[in-house]
Amino acid sequence: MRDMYPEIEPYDAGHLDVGDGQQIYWEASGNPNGKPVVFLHGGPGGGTNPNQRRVFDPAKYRIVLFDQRGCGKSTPHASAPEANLDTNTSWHLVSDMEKLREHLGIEQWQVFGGSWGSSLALAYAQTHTDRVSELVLRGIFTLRQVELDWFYEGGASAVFPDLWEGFLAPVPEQERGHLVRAYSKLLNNPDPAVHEPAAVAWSRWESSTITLLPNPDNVARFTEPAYAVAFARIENHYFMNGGWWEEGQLIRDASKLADIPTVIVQGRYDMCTPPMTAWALAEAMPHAELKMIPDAGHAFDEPGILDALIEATDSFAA
Ligand code: STX
Repeated sequence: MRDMYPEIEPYDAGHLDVGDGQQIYWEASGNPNGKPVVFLHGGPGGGTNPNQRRVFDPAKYRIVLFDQRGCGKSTPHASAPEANLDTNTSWHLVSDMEKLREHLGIEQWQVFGGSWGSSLALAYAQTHTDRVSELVLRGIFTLRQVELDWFYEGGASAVFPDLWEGFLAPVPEQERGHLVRAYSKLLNNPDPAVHEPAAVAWSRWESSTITLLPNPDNVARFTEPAYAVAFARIENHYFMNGGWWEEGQLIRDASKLADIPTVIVQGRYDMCTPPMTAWALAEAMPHAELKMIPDAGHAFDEPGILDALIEATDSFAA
């Protein structure tokens, strides 16, 4: 297994006012004159972390990370009592990316996204095709009903019946027929005694099942209450609204990306975003290289996944 690039600190960072009262945290690290790349984090609502700088050669890349609306160091945080997600949609995020690109004076950038980051990467690239030099996509997720049903309505309970009990626990028996909707009520309840345990249960389910093998540190980080409330609220809000695109739209419109060199990295045992979606996307983008990792789950720092991602970013930097 190859290691990530060394830890680095940003050479520049700030908050960008994107309107609607939203301030987006962004940072740039690596080589200021290098090839621009933007990293799109998961969730939605997951926020960035410093390890995400480390899948790019810092001598060759100008590495841009940002926290999407409502999470990470962006404000207002979706865990706040006054949080309002009306202006937090996929298309707001696509337009925020354009504002950030212009703010940084970047003509074209590589777009790197895993999981929800792959959904956002596809939506952005299908809207602003000329702005994307390459796509590196991992753990493909497009919010189709079949994907949401798999992970949030019981499919994956076939593999994790023990953890599934914890996901069901906050939901009243009579509301278990539609869990995303039941969770929407719980997560939007103003009483922290209601929304906090629900958010923690939601985040525990997701963070316990994204790695091939159990990773208690991951689970501890993602179930910290303020983190979990923002993460669960934002994810649930996006899923309640099907991403604000048509069912199947991101795969249907993948043919628009035929001129963008693309690598798709997918773990065979990814329980959160199973390979069916990466497969459908690869069929819709015959020019893309699909790397199916035989012994990996979902997370970007799973051993085989990391190797394949760095191989892709290295090859595009050359
Ligand atoms: N959500 C998948 C996703 O993007 C459906 C994701 N899952 N866990 C994460 O992201 C974190 C690693 C950010 C917790």
